[in-house]
Amino acid sequence: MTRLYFNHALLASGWAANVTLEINPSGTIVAIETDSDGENCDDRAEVALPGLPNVHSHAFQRALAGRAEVQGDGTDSFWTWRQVMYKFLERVTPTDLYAIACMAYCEMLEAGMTSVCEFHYLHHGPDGHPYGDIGEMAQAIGEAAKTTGIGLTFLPVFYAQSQFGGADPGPQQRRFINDPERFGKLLERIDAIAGSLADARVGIAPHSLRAVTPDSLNQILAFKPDGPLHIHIAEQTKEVDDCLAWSGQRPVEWLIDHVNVDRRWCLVHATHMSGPERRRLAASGAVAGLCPITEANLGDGTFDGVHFLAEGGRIAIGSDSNVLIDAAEELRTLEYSQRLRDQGRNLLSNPQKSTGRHLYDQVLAGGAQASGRHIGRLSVGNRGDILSLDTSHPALIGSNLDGWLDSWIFAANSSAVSDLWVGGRRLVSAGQHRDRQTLRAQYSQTIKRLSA
Ligand code: NGQ
Ligand code: ZN
Repeated sequence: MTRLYFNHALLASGWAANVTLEINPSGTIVAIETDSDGENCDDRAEVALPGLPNVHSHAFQRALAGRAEVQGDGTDSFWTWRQVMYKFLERVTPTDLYAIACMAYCEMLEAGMTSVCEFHYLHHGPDGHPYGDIGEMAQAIGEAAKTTGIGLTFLPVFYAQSQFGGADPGPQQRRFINDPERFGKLLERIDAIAGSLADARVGIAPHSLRAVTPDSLNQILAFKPDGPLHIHIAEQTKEVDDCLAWSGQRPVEWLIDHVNVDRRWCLVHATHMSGPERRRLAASGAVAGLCPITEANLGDGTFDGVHFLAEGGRIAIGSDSNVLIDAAEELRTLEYSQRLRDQGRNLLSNPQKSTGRHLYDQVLAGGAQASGRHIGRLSVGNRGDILSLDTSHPALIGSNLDGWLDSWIFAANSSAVSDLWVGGRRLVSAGQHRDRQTLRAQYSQTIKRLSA
């Protein structure tokens, strides 16, 4: 057993003082003692918050971060960025993927994200043929999770078409492509890879409505009837227009009408919804997986969080393109997008409640649900996934309890995250992952090779 002691801990019931968490060797919290004396504890820190689940990542895109910010012919958009990204991924090998994912996961952990849902679609070799082991790229993701210690929900992506109506995929998409049958084989392999990790979960991700047909969508959903089920949806207005032209319906409307969208689902982005779509998604119990930094970077649009939360909608946070990995900045960007649009303040909150606390509560609950793992709260039976803030950080001095969350989210960044444990194992100390030097050296080699 590992015993961790904290002066203050945000438990499921709220803030408590002098808390000892007892965590078993497999990483699960088995006892929580409040008003404890902290004797016989193995490790201690000032504050314990539940670690933040990251519900949407394409790890390999971290290596492109900051390298797609030069104007082209003046008509740059999400779609021109996608061309740059496609060009980049042609060269990524399994070894590169491992090194890039290790760096990305290291940064997530240092930012306070204790788990990640990896939306994995780079399956095959550059010529589109599967590797000798169909799960070779997936293995790199699994190994990166093992090396860094991050909690993993593995989301093998099904990708078969390039556009609504079943258009054939283009040559740049060949590394992603499977038919349902081969996807089933890949899934078996990924189940085995995940089985060798501590507490990993495997779900399924149809890439987008563009990438599937109604038939293939139903076929693959049957492979994991319990989920988690994630899909990119309604991120760009072009996608909404194309879906309308194809089906007469908007994407979220189409999905809700054609499959059983419920708690198992995470709709990634869902940026462009009509009022009725938004209310139906809120009522469905599914999670909207928001990726505020990437959505801003790619010029997607603004999610209507004010109405969605008022309607009981569930939200979670993803780092998506990993252009910048910072949990606090994701939440800040989300709240600020609403303030800029509505010319108001403290919008994703409740009367008299700290906005930082309210946002954090929402994305913990939504994040745990979308991850399909026992995470998101410090309670018995859940994983010992914990982050501690540096209360002596200039932004946090003079704050207390919920105020620490406001100061971290609105007045600091990852630099306020001091320590972090996953499954009771300490991975980050004084803001640094235990293997940061090695992982950075390995990453540097890969970037040099990829940019040669
Ligand atoms: C992706 N990323 O799969 O990496 C997508 C772009 C697409 C984001 N949507 C490609 N942020 O949607 O076709
Ligand atoms: Zn994505």
